Amino acid sequence: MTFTRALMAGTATLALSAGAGLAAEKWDMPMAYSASNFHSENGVAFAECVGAGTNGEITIEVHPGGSLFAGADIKRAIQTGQVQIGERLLSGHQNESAVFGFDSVPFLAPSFEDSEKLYEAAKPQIEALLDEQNLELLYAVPWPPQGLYFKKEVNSVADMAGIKFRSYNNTTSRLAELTGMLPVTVEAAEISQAFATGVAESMVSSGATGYDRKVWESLTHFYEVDAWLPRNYVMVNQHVWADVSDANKEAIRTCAAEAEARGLQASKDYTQFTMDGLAEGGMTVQPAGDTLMGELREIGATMTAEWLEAAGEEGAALVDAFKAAQ
Ligand code: PCA
Repeated sequence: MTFTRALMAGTATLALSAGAGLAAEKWDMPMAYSASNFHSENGVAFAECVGAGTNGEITIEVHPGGSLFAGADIKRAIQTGQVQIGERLLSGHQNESAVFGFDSVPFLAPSFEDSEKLYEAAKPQIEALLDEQNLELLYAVPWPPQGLYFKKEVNSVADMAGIKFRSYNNTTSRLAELTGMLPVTVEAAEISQAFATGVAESMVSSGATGYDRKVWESLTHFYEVDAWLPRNYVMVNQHVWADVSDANKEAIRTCAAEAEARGLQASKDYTQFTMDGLAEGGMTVQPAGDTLMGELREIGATMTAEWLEAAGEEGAALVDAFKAAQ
């Protein structure tokens, strides 16, 4: 080996060991909703915070719009370590545990204030369930209150008969069944197409999702129902988490707490903003009429009883803790 080569090899080894000392890692973070959605924007801000807070030792690349994994596959991808971190609507996994559906029980916690109290009551159980699944909860942010979208005027449940209804979890499918509609599960990223092609003609969702997906191109009416405020959860694989240094864990927890507060505020701000956007797009936006609301409340009572039955003692304890905090 010539002197120069030996020097170069030595320099390369030094550079490598300096890199290893920093232990720089990149995490992929799949998210199911469009890049312009407030959850996704919040995720990007969280990722930037983590990069800065860990001095670049952990950088997070956000993949919005279901581009890396579709919503339904994100949780499993994190559990199995295909990705390190990701965001998922946990109520989409009620097949695994009915408790995951606590945030989609109709009219249980229909305001932001109640939704926060319900979440606080549910959090220990949710964290324990996620722990069994190799998942560490970092933060959770509610969607704005859920209302009903149609392509015609609807004043009663009878008006819904036979409508093809896009669902996003068990609760929404059940709502379709109990209102005489035909449920079809479609990811948010796919709904513009589903409405344009007639695969679906209706849904329950926030003004935010209708606005993000420009549903005024296919639909005509949004009825404010304030049925529930489901949550997105950002979770990290526990094996990955275990390898994070204490200092970086603290930095990430700080970023997560900030993201949770910022996301909640964005969700509140987005509620009226997006309903105005739907109206500007040409839709009729108004509270559901008294007849419809009365019928929906009856259906909600049925669904609440069904959920309590499925969620057993854990569900009852969670609701009791929530009621005690009200
Ligand atoms: N938007 C998501 C879930 C709840 C919401 O407001 C969706 O429609 O898929």
